Amino acid sequence: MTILIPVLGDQLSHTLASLAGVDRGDAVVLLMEVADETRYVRHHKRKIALILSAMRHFADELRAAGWQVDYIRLDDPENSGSFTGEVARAVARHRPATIRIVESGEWRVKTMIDGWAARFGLPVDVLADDRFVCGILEYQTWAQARHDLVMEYFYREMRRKTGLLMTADGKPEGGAWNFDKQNRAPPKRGLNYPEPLQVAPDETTRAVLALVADRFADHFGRLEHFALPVTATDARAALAHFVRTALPDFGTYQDAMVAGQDWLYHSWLSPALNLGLLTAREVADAAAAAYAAGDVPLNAAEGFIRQIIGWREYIRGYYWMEMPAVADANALGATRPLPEFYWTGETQMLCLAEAVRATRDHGYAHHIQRLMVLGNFAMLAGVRPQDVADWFLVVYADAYEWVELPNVIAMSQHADGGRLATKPYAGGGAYIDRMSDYCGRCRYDVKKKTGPDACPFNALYWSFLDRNARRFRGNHRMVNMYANWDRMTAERRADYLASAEAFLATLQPAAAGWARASSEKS
Ligand code: FAD
Ligand code: DLZ
Ligand code: SF4
Repeated sequence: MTILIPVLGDQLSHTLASLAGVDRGDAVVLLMEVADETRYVRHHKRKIALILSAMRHFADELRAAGWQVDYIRLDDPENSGSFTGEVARAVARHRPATIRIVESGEWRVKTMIDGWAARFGLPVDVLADDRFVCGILEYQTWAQARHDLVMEYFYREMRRKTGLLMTADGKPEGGAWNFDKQNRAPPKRGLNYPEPLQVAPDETTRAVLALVADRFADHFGRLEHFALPVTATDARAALAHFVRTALPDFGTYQDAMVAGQDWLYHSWLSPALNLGLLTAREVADAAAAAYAAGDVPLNAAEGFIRQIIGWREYIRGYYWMEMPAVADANALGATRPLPEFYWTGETQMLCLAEAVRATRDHGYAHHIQRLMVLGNFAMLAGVRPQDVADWFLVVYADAYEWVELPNVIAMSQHADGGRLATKPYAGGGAYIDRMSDYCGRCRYDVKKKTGPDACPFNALYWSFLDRNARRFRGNHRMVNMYANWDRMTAERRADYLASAEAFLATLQPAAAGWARASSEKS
């Protein structure tokens, strides 16, 4: 009575629901390196290397724990290239009585799994992914009971559910749910920024790096200095290192940006978390324990835990509630193709050049670079949201559609019409200047409002508000911005619009084929 247990590339957890309570003698675990997954978008080289190395390590660990593992390598000459093709071959090899799998992280993969029972004539048990704190149905029940999806209220539910940072009498630790007033300071001179833990590649990782360098040479990004955790043991060491070296200042400088400093006090744990090498609960527990031990202040522990059991879970629930329609959403009717500099980094706008450089070098840019530099620019410039989403899915080592798509389409591009965020995350140069040290070194002048030397964010910001006035004028959180726009003389407004147009006319569109092979749908 063999059970076939396919484990997908982002399900690398020993606590995975499909492995629990199974007699190891009766089961075959199937891990599949397949061309379709490596190429459905042209992922950053580092992301492919990370996933394949982590999959190979996980397979070794399962074997050592007594599991029978069927591991399909990318260079296996019989490899069919797809999940369904490999499950078909495994069914023929092992003749299982049943297939058992944890729900996938992507709609695209879910539709494949949904077809397996009919195709193979076998029962397929699809189990809930209990590595998340909030189940998909649980989120939908929460959302259906509300007019609007305010993350803060969802987060409070998750605090109550987990008991994290809660007192014995059910109150939030420190008397408040949120300490953001103490957070989000601009960077100061003289701060020391810790590096994330560097994990030296072992033989398995080195073999994968060679394979990726050979097969994916034309994909975006650099492979050099690969030092990401690829096992749960490495990832736990990286978590402990973060808690010790960076968490104490995480909250205070959460929104800061500094040229040449790619991590500041961020954790860079998202790749390990999203692969399953760490669970959300163990990461949040580590932060809570550090607070309880007096090692980190409450504003840092709370701010970090909010990202993990608040934002991350909220985004995932939103994805499954809004798919598949949200993937095509374009509420602001944006049609511009993605500018080429997102791939080449060749722009004189220093904030953008820095964000693209970090992205190319590490498959990483921190949240505020993603939201208020890369995302903000694309939205202000009116770039088609699906082009933006493809770029984000390709370039980040932590990018899987369940987490990337809502962050791009809904949070950063406002393309869902405000279902997730009541106000667009739009900002001009002054915001970036306040939160970074970029502007002093930039070829553009952030204080200039219009003309060829003015920071392009300034004119683009007003032209965005003008273009979308019908939608946003009535938004109570945007009243002041429109009041400022209305107070300007007609001449001043025309100057802004002309400046924005002149700048936009200089943008080179990206050539086809960077994100998806040109024959595929974009
Ligand atoms: P930290 O700043 O140390 O935060 C800790 C953890 O909180 C992260 O590791 C992550 O797991 C979680 N987190 C924080 N914010 C979010 C959020 N908005 N959504 C989900 N989780 C969050 N995150 C991804 O994991 N994959 C993506 O593909 C992704 N794409 C994004 C695209 C855009 C446009 C934006 C604005 C954000 C995106 N994020 C994505 C969220 C966030 O930027 C990254 O999780 C974070 O930068 C990862 O770096 P870190 O581990 O150093 O995070
Ligand atoms: C992103 C990715 C890549 C590059 N390669 C593989 C792979 O070879 N095998 C695999 O199981 N998963 C891979 N993934 C992750 C999947 O594309 C997908 O994101 C997850 O399975 C979530 O559904
Ligand atoms: Fe970016 Fe404008 Fe500052 Fe230059 S001046 S770094 S373009 S915000």
